[in-house]
Amino acid sequence: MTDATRTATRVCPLCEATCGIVITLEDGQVDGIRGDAADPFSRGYLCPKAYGLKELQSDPDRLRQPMKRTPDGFVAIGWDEAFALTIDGLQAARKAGGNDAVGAYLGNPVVHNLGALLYGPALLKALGSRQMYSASSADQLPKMLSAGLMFGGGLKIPIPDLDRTDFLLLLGADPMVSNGSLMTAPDIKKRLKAIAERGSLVVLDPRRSATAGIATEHHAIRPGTDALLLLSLCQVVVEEGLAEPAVAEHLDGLEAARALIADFTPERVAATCGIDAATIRRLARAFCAADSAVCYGRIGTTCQAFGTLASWAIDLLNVVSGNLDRPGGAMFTRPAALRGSNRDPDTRRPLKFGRWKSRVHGWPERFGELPVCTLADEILTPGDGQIRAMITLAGNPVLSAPGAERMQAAFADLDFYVAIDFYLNETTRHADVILPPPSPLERAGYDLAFYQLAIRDVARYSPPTLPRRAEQPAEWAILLTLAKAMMGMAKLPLAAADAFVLQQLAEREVADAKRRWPDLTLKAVMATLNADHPAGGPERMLDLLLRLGPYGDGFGAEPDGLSFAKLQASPHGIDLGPLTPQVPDGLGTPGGRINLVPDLIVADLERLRDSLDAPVPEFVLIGRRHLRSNNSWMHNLPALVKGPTRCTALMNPADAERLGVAQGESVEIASDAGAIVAPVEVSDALMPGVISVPHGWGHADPEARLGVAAERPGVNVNRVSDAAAVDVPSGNAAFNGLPVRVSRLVGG
Ligand SMILES: Nc1nc2c(c(=O)[nH]1)N[C@H]1C(S)=C(S)[C@@H](COP(=O)(O)OP(=O)(O)OC[C@H]3O[C@@H](n4cnc5c(=O)[nH]c(N)nc54)[C@H](O)[C@@H]3O)O[C@H]1N2
Ligand SMILES: Nc1nc2c(c(=O)[nH]1)N[C@H]1C(S)=C(S)[C@@H](COP(=O)(O)OP(=O)(O)OC[C@H]3O[C@@H](n4cnc5c(=O)[nH]c(N)nc54)[C@H](O)[C@@H]3O)O[C@H]1N2
Ligand code: SF4
Ligand SMILES: [Mo]
Repeated sequence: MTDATRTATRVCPLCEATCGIVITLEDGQVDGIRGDAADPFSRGYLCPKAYGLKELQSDPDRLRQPMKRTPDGFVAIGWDEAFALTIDGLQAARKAGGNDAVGAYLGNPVVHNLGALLYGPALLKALGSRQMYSASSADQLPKMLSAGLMFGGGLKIPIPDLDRTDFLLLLGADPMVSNGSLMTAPDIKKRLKAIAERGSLVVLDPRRSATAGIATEHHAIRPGTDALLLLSLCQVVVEEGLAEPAVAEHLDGLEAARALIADFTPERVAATCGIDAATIRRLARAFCAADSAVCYGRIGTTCQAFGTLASWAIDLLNVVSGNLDRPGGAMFTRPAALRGSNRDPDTRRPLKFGRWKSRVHGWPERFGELPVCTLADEILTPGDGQIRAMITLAGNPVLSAPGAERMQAAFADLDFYVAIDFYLNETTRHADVILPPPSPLERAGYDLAFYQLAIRDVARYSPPTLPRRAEQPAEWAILLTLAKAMMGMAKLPLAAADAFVLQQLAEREVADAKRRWPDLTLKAVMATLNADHPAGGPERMLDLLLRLGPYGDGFGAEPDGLSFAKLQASPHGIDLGPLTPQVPDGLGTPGGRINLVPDLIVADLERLRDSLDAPVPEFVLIGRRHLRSNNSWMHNLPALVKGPTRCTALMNPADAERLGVAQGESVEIASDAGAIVAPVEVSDALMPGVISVPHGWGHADPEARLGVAAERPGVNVNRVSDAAAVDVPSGNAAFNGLPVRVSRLVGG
C-alpha cells in the first residue's frame, strides 16, 4: 500500500439492506469497493449496486455546481447566486399566494440520508405549507397508516424476525431482487434460504419472482386481492381455533375483529384471488402449526387498491395466529437513536389524521402530507392555495408518480421550481435552479430510519469517505440555509440556525429523558454537545439521540452506555442483539394498547366486499424491480445498465399467443391516463391476464443530462399509471392491479 492508498469503511446508502462496505482509495479516487467482512450485520455481503457508488462518484453528468435555467439552457452558477435566486423565487410565490403556494416533494433517497432526515423537517416547518408530498404515498404509506392506527407510529411496523422464524409467508415482495424493504436485513438471500431449509417460505405473487424461485411454495395470486386472501386466512385461524392470539391483554377489539372477518371465508374469496379454498385452509393450518411464523408484505400489498386493508390484515394474521411480539414472529425494534423514545406511555396521545384536506380532490392529510396522486392537480388547478412554486428534494416524480404526462405538464407550468438534486433528470430539467448536494461518499451516514425497521438492533456510523470540494455545502447546510431564509432569518449565521434546531430537539428529548435520569439538565446536555461537536451538524444531533436512546449513556449517568464517540470508535458498527419483545412499552399508543379495529380501516371493508363480485379485467398491470437498478436514478451508471434491455412488458405465453405477439415485438399498453409502447418478453413466470413493466425508465427527454441512460431509455410506465387509481384510506398510488388495454402494435 502506498501513502496515497487508504481504505475506508462505511455503510452503503443505496438500499435498505445497509451493507457495510470497504472502499479502497487511490490518490483520493475510489479504486475498489468490497463487502466489509467485519461488519457484524452484513458480514461481508454486498450486491452489484454498491459498485455503482464508484461510478456515481466519477459520473461526469453528476452535477457539482448549481445550475440556473436560461432561455439558452442550463448554465452553472455560484452558490451565493443560486441561494439568492432560490430564496427570491420561493418568497415571491409565497407573497403572491400564501404559504400553500409553495409545495415540496421529498423523494426516496431522503430516507437514506442522515442530513436530509434531520434537517428536512426544519425546512418543511419553515415553509408552513400544507402542500407536502413524498414518495411515501407511492410506496409504504398504507403500511404506515395501519401501523399508526394499530401501534401508534408510522414506523411502529412489526418486522419479520427472519433469523428465528420457521415459516415466512411473503406477499408482494421480491427481496431477492430488492434486498428487502421495511425489513432491513443484509444478505437476505442467505437468511431466506435458511428459512426454506429449516421450515417454510411461502410466496404469494402474480409472478414467479426470484424469491419464489427459492421458496418452498409459490402461489400465483391475482393482483390486488391480497386483503381478501389474508382475511380469509385470519377467518380460518379464528373459525378453526388454530391458535391463541398474541399479547391478548394488550389488545382492543379482538371480538369485533373476529366478527368483521366472519364472512371472508376461503370459499368466498378463492375465485377472486385465484387460489383455491383447500390451499388457503392448508396454508392457515400450516402457518399456525409452525413453532413460529410471520406474515410479511411489501410493494405488491401496499401499492394497490386495497393497500391499507392488506397491511392491516397482515398484522391481524400475525396477532390471531399468536405470532406478534415474539421471537420468530413479527417483532418491534428497539432502535438506538429515536426521537421520543423516552416519552411517558401514559401521556401519549393518539395520532391525528385528516387535519387538513387537499384542495382539489379533498384527500385527507396523512402524517403531515398529501398523496402524490393529487400533486399535479394541485399545481394545475387555479384557485386559493394553488401550488405555484415547488421544491423537490431527491425525487423524480415525473418518472415515479402516477399520471406522468400530467405531472410533467404540472412541473412545466410552475412559476418557480428549485430541485435539490445532483442529476438533471426528467423532473429537475424543469427547475429554475438546481442545488446539487454532495455525493453519497462525501457525507456522513447513520441509518436513522432503517434501524427502526431492522431485523436486529444495530448502530453504525459512517464518516464521509471523501472530502467535499471547498465550495460545496453539505446537504444539511443547503436545507438549513433555505429554512432560515423562509423563516425570515436569511442573515442569521448558519451555526446559529443549527444551534436553534438542536435546542428545539434537545428541549423535548431532555424533558422526556428526565423520567430515566432525573439529574439530567438541558444546560449540561447542550454544553456537552457543543464541546464535543464544535462544527455542529447531523453528528451533534445524532449524539443527542444516541445518548438519550435506549442504550444511551445518559450523558454520563450510565458510563458503559452508547454515545457518538463510542460508535465512532467502532468503525464496523455495533450489534445490539436480536429483537426483543416490546409490547406494551415500545408501542406509540396511549398506554401501549393495540387497536385491532381502527375506524378508518374497517370503514374500507365494504369497498373490499364489493370487489368480490367485480368483473375481472382482461389485463391488469403490475411492476417489478431489477437487482442492478434503483428506482429512477441509477440508470446513468454503465456497470449497472449494461446488458439486454430491462424495460420490457412481461407477459404469459397464453396471452402473447392470443394477442399474436412474439418475443421482442411491441405492444401498446393503455389506460384512461395514457399509453406506452414496450417490447414484449414472453414468460410463464407471469400468471395469465397480468402484464408487468418496471418503473423508473423513460430517459428520452432531450432536456435531461443523462448521457448513459439516454442510450437505453426504456419507457415511463407511469404514463399509464392512473392518478385516480388509489388505495382509498391512504390515497397511496395503486400502481399494481390497474386494468389496462393491451394490443399488438401494428408493424411493431
Ligand atoms: N435492486 C433494487 N432494489 C430496490 C429498489 C430498486 O428499484 N431496485 N427499490 C427500493 C424501493 S424504493 C422499494 S420500496 C423496495 C421494494 O421492495 P419489494 O416490494 O421487495 O420490491 P419488488 O421487487 O417491486 O417486489 C414486489 C413484488 O410484488 C409483486 N406484485 C405486484 N402486484 C402484486 C399484488 O397485487 N399482490 C401480490 N401479492 N404481489 C404483487 C410483483 O410481482 C413483485 O414480485 O425495493 C427497494 N430495493
Ligand atoms: N409504477 C411504479 N411506480 C413507482 C413504483 C413502482 O413500484 N411502480 N415504486 C415507487 C416507490 S416504492 C418509490 S420509493 C418511488 C421512488 O421515486 P422517487 O422518490 O422520485 O425517487 P427516485 O426515482 O429514486 O429519484 C431519486 C432522485 O434523487 C436524487 N438523489 C439521489 N441521492 C440523492 C441525495 O443524496 N440527495 C439528493 N438531494 N438527491 C439525491 C436522484 O438524482 C434522483 O433524481 O417510485 C415509486 N414509483
Ligand atoms: S444490498 Fe443494498 S446496501 Fe447492500 S450493497 Fe447492495 S445496494 Fe448497497
Ligand atoms: Mo420505495
